[in-house]
Amino acid sequence: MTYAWWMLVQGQREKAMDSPVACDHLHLRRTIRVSELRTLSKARAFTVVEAVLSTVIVAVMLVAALTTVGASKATQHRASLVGKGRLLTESLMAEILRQSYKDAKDAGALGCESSELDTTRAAFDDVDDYHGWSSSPPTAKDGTALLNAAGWSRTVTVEWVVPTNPQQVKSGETGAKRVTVTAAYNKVPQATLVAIRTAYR
Ligand SMILES: [Ca+2]
Ligand SMILES: [Ca+2]
Repeated sequence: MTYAWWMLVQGQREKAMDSPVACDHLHLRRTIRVSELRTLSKARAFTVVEAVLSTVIVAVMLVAALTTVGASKATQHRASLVGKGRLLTESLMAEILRQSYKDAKDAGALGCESSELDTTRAAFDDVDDYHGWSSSPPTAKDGTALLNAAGWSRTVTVEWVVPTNPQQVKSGETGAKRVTVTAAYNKVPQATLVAIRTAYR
């Protein structure tokens, strides 16, 4: 009895599976399954694309960051050189401006008097004694080398200028001398300081 009922049920199921409605339902389920697999495949492919794009974006950001850091370091180095150059020009200019405008033995030319020609500027006693002076590395007035000044040099130019127009240079005495001090690092000028010294303070 039970076996007969099972055969009856199985027969009805097979008939049902053979019916057009069942075929359509099965086809629909297969279509949905294939669609799910394609969607999953697309999802995986999109994840790979995302990973590649993320890697590219990170690489670009890393390069940009390193470039920014490099530029910042270069700017800091440049600022440091300029600051050091200013200190070197200011200290030498202060020393020059403390001297007399003119030497008592002045023979009418810019530069050291004959008794002041030496490897140091210890004997310099007037402004134009410094004309054409240069030293590398920079030294104190007595010739002592300055600390942390390796690679640096200082040069001085003294010129007669028109007191009312310091831009105008003259070949003879005018009562005003323009002093230009330049500090260079590895022969590259980093700072220049200009001052006017007149005969009458
Ligand atoms: Ca002198
Ligand atoms: Ca002199």
